[in-house]
Amino acid sequence: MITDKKISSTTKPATSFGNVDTPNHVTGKSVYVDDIPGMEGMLFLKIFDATIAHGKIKSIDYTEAAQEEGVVKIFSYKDVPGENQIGGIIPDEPLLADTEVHFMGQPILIVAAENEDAAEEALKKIKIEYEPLPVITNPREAFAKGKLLSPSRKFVLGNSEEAFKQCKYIFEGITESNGQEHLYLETQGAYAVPTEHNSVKVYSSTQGPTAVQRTTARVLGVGMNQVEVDVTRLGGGFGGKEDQASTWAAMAAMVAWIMKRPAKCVLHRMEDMRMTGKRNPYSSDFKIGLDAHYNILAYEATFHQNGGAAADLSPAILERTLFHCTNSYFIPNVTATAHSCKTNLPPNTAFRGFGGPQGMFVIEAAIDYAAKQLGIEAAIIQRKNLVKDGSEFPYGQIVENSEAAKCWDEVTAKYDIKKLRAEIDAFNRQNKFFKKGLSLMPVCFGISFTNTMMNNARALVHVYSDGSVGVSTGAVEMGQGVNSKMIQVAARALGIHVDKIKLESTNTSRVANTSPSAASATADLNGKAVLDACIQINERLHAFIKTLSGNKNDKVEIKDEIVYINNQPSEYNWKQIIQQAFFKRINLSAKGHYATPVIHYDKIKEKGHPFAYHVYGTAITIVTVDCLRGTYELDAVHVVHDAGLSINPSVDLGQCEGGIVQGIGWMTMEEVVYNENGKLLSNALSTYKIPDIYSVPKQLDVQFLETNNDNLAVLKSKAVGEPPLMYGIGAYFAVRNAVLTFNPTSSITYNAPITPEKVLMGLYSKS
Ligand code: LUZ
Ligand code: MOS
Repeated sequence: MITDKKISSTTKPATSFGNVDTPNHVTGKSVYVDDIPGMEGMLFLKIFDATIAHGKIKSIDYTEAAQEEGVVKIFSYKDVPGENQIGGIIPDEPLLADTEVHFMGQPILIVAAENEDAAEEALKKIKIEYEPLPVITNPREAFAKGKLLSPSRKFVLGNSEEAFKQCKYIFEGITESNGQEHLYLETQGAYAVPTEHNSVKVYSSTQGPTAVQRTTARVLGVGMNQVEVDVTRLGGGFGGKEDQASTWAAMAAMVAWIMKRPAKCVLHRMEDMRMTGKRNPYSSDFKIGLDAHYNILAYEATFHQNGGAAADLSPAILERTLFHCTNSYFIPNVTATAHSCKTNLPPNTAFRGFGGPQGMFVIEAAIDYAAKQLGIEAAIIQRKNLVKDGSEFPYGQIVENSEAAKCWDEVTAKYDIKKLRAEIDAFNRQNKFFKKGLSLMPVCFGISFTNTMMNNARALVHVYSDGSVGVSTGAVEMGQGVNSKMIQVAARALGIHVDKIKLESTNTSRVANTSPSAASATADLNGKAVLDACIQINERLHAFIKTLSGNKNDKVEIKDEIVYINNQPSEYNWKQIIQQAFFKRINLSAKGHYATPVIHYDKIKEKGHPFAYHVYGTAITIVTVDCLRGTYELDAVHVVHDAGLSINPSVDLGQCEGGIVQGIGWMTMEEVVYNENGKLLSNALSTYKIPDIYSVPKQLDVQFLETNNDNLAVLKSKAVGEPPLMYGIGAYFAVRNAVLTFNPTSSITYNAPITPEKVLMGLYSKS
């Protein structure tokens, strides 16, 4: 196991390092897929997609379209050289529809043309006839009809049925949470170039280069070694490119491979919104039981996940919902059941939090509902039931190093929650048509892929003969700053300056069999692989330095590019040592490997220790609702977040701020709307509203809870990608509380997002 102890403790992390990409981002020099200069003969691809959500294809005629000037060839499922299959977990999704379509936007044909206009023109000349079949968009309806994407799952702790008999208070309810469009700034796309020996090189905007490689090889019917995938960076992923980048990559690769010409497939925004899946909506039932002292004794939840038309990652997302169904709380008796329901929507997929937020929303709604019925603040129930060291999660893992209460107590003390509440009460007494609401939102998120086998990574470190260093890992830079962290890890491990290190593109020929950059685990997994590689190089260099000093027992260390022998600076610096080692034919490269220790999970018993550790935090959210208009503003979000010992506070702060705003968007304003025919109505930025600079909280403070526990985080710097999103759930309850202050008899249900429309209805409804 790699421990921090092998790293020079005096080489401080470069905490002011920030993000290595920032200068290029802000000057427009950063390269995305569509910026790669096209080679001579490049073909442009356009996709002909289904215009109904479910039906048989009776006939399809593209002879006229194929004759359009500039069109080179039109490809159907019959042209797929290998398997017409892109399903990752379950093989249930064709690359191109064959005889049936299952969602509106499903790809049917690929038009390859000399230019984009010709391809667009050709699309208009394709004639298709369908025999419509019944369309299901609602997960409960799908469940009732037995349409499931994967077997249902159940987590059990204690005996909830028995425990309810001991409860003084029992409450039941229903919740709905909607989908969320990823809206990465860079749309989906890929650029493929045929290479020698019947191979292809693909530049893909993907979080999962290996997933793209595997899927492309399957579609082409070739070995994975014939497909090279290269990723410089993404203009955002958020989970939308964990699995769903493979489609366009496989299409571009297939055309390039068959036609022996470069081919590019980059979606326009409306194509992307229409053809790709989103965060899974959930429709859920809860039952919560408390004793006289507000201890939660029992909890039951049933989750109906809207998976869309193919499994994609939904079975794994379903599992993470169960893992997070009790959020930050210890509940001794839990029965949680989850169904992945098959509907005629684009296959829904990973989205920051990966089912965790959906599970947390339900327990928070249950607690909120119980509190309202009891006439107390939800915070009383929340604080009382936070997990402690030794608490058991429903999946059997025992809580260690719980920061749940610390984060809660610190944020409520720092921002003086009593005073905040008093101010809000005073404001609400003085204002008839403006009401403020407050909520507290604790978060406890498990770090590791829930599929244990995925928790591994590799890195390739080359020290060049001039002392400069190139690092390749399996990590994909998608704006989250992982490249900066990898550079910092290597700098710290080798004892050299960050500007000596370049982070290379993520490439399947340099680093193979990677897990996607996902699950908040990328910096941990790949960073530890970088550490492993650097330690190997250090060991060789140290042995070499001892041959120079002539004493095997010398203590050798490299700090700030100076060689220290027995704690004294020597005459050697990094560059000289590297040059001399090179002349002595010492291996200056290393491949590092890391596989998370300790974790395991038994899917039959639904028990184990799936997470390396948990990340905690608590948010206070304050909003003001305009009770005439139904609009609202976020006054403040105050957070204490468990960052461990952050190696890059500015990157981590950026992740927190972005995650919080994205979570608020999901919970309050972003409304994915499909009509009953399965047509996406919120299909552009004119109809789908995401947070902008005017709608973000006026105050957004994130305070890191600095802890120094031994954990499995890289250099103790805890994972930060997904956990902050769930603070945004607090905005839902803050708005809801304001509505109920204005109208205590409102019939407002637990139906997220709480859009201005729903707020207005809630303000003037009666139950
Ligand atoms: N992807 C995945 C994820 O395959 N497994 C996970 O557990 C996960 N968690 C969060 C985000 N993506
Ligand atoms: Mo993600 S939801 O970590 O791709």
